[in-house]
Amino acid sequence: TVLVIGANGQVGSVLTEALQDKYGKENIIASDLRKREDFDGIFEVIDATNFDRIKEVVTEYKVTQIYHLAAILSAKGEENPLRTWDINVKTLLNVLEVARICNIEKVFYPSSIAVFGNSAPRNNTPNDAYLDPTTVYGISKVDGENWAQYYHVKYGLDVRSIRYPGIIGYQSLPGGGTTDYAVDIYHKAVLNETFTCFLNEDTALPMIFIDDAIRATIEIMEAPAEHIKIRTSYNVAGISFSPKDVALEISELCPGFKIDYKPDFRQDIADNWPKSIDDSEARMDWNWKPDYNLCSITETMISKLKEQYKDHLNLTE
Ligand code: VAH
Repeated sequence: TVLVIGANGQVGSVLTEALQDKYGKENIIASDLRKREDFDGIFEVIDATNFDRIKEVVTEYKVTQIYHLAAILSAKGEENPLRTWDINVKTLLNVLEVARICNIEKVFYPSSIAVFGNSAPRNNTPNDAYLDPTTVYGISKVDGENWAQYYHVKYGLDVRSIRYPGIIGYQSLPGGGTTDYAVDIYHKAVLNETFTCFLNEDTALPMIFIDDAIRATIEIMEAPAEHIKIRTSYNVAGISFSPKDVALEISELCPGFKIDYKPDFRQDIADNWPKSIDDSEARMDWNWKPDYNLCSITETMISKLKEQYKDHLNLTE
């Protein structure tokens, strides 16, 4: 069985469904701090800062794989740095220790482009760039990558990791990220509301569509162990774009779309992140390649969100 920790999150919620489709609902244990009432499947409440609770669920369900998707993201994380550090690191160490003690076959650990800082080239940032992250979230992810590699080298634990770019999905509103503008913008466009962007118009960032991110996650986990050459974390890229690029793309489908720009503290975070990512190692080692570009992302986001808001839109039209 597969345990998903953080199953209510932006990635966790979609990944859980994809895993249920692939391996059967009876083999997926979803978990998070609070039970999701409308959840169709096996759900256990787990606070991942509690080692015993994770071990209890792993033992009870004979878990063989763990996907650890619980963390406090970049922007939210800056509100309380030491708490962010404590939660992001303690939860990962609990997962790695339970995995070691219970002989878990495979662990997935999500890292992020937030691990890069001013020392990394801004464009086509290489996998082995020097990491000097500027957010606590980024620091905790660099730390997590090194712990993942340590548990692989010292204990032979099969931990695999991807540095997610900003993830764009229609299934949930993300919480606390610096790239979240790229999700909110589509909701505002579909609701015919002006979008106020918290980054300035030419801030290009590496992004990936949710379906590509989920596929990358499952593909790296299903690759033969000998293909996984990097045990800290793999760069993975979808596409890079700026608020201006995505606003232009949206205007093609939503002619009256309006945007204005009010950069806030998240501009400083974004200014220290790469504009684009070199993911050639992922392509070489486990055949990674993205399917979605900005045009197909926009088409999919707009049509899915129109579907979600159809009752609301009929009421207002
Ligand atoms: C964040 N969406 O903004 C996350 C992610 C690369 C961005 O780490 O914090």
